[in-house]
Amino acid sequence: MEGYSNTQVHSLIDNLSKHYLPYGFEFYPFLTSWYNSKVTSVFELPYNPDTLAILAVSTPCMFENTFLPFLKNKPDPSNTRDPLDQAIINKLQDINTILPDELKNIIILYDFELQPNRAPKILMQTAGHISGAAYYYQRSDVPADTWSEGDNIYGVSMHPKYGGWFAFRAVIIIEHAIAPDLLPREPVDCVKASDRRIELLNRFNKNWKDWTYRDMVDSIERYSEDQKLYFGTLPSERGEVIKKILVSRNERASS
Ligand code: B12
Repeated sequence: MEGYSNTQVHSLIDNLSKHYLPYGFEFYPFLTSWYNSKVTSVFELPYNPDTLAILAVSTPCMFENTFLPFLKNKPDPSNTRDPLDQAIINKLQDINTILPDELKNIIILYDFELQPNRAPKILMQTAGHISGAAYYYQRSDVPADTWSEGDNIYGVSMHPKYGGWFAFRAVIIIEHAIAPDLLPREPVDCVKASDRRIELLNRFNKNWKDWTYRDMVDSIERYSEDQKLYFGTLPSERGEVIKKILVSRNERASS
């Protein structure tokens, strides 16, 4: 086990960010105890409470700078995993090459992974909140009588720079890094007023397909039209969309 100071953790994050920012990824450190103190036991992470974990978030340009180049290099056709998930795995696996030797023992938990009991391995929105990446707005953050008791209202996270135009991708557990002195960072509360929070939760739950919940916080960058077309298409039909996007980008590049 290596003891890591607050400064050492932040210099590790700076190194990761320098490498990955152009590919559309950001990183936020936290301790497993911070996460475990919020979730019920089925979601708890079974590590020393002071274990360093790092949340990876994708920004809008991940689609153009990681996903499309990955597709051009022709992914393994025998791999049945979703191509976007393959591209993310392919890119984040390189983290091992950036970490110092004594920290190379890492476990990556992806947003799409399930435990044997079918519960998600990691709750990304909770990780986003406790690491300071994006405030997680839940039903409990607005007056209790806003919806009827039986209504299922899912929570939504908002990023201070990208609004809703981002995704949570993975949590990297650095099993050999213990960082008891890491200082927590509060997430930015970018939807303060109760009526705005209610509007945000309504849009996310009832109208998420119109994309508007993502604009309830100003964003410095949004998904491109190609990216919106891709995510707005059923997974079974995305292969055709990708062919069209790659062809039209090739034509634009050669004209
Ligand atoms: C299953 C799932 C769904 C399911 C169910 C949704 C749900 N929230 O349960 C369905 C299919 C409906 C769904 C739909 C969508 N989803 Co979805 N989904 C997930 C997934 C895989 C797991 C969520 C889950 O099961 N949560 C379990 C419940 C119990 O967790 P919870 O409600 O947060 O409860 C915990 C917290 O309250 C915590 N807690 C308790 N007290 C406190 C206090 C504080 C302060 C904190 C921080 C936490 C905390 O403890 C509880 C657990 O014990 C996540 C990815 C992931 N691995 O996290 C994406 C995810 C939530 N989905 C996402 C999105 C974008 C969508 C869609 C818009 C479709 C899409 N992909 O574009 C729609 C929108 C919702 C809708 N209107 O249908 C994003 C949300 C991003 C964001 N900005 O918040 C996520 C994070 C995926 C990602 N990779 O970014 N989804």
